[in-house]
Amino acid sequence: MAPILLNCMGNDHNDYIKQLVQVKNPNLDTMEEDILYHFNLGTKTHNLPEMFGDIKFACVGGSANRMKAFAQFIHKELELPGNPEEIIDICEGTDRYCMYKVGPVLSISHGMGVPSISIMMHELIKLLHHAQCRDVVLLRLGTSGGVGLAPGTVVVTDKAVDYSFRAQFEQVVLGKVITRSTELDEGVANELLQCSSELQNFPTVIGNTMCTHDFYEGQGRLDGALCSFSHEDKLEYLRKAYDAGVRNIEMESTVFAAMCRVCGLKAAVVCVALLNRFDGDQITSTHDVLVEYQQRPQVLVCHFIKKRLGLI
Ligand code: R2B
Ligand code: URA
Repeated sequence: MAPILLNCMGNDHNDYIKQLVQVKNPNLDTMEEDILYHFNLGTKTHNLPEMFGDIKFACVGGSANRMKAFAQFIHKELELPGNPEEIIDICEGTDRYCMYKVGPVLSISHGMGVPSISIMMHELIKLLHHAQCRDVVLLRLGTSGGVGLAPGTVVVTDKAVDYSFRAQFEQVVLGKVITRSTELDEGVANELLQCSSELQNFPTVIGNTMCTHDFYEGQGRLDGALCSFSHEDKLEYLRKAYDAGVRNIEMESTVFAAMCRVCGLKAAVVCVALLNRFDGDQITSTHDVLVEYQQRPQVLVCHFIKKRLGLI
């Protein structure tokens, strides 16, 4: 019966299936229940299609406060009913991540570093799958260290690269290293760049983003508790990174890009540079300046969302 049904429905049905969020794990089909432990959500305890089925933009970022502020900002910009100050954290039963839903936009925090975002991404992709979401774009909004860029510049990631400037992410699975590609969606990146040109005073570039497993030694900082290299060694590494097209450094982009790619999800990374790493390691800007910088990825992604929704 099933094949006949498929044939009757033809291409429309195939397109519908293609747009659904794919998970790449056959075990999930045989599970009676899936508990998304770190979100405090589950397929038996929550009606995920009803709660999340209309999601079109899943926006993720490191800090819980910033992702709450982003949700409130989007709420105001989309002119949704209700008081933005009263939005509820869907994951309030757990303090691992926070999650807010405003219309078709999900805003979720992921903490710092690859292990933290990777756990969140497993559960987010399963959530979008269980909820039968279609045509979802994932966006990471973050902060970073600029490489040869003025502080405040926004970087839309071309390729997320590792410490050797390779567009790949290595994951240890059953004691063996699995390598996955970290290429992001070129079309979405170009759309974001176009959006930046429509905003006033909005310095934005497309460039490679290097993802590291540490903020200090891992990013060539001289000011950590440990340091085993010279100022000249640091500059040489940053110069090599710059020559390989790296324009900023952060700590989550490779696994984010790799997981989205395997699951066929369109994704982009938008990070503001808080400093120029050729000029120093410490983040010396005032609190107010940093707050304004951190709003820039939010303003850009909001413009992108409003354009996609046909609101501007
Ligand atoms: C950017 O900022 C954080 C470190 O300060 C980290 O999560 C990242 O990627
Ligand atoms: N986040 C990083 O990972 N590095 C920086 O230099 C600044 C923010």
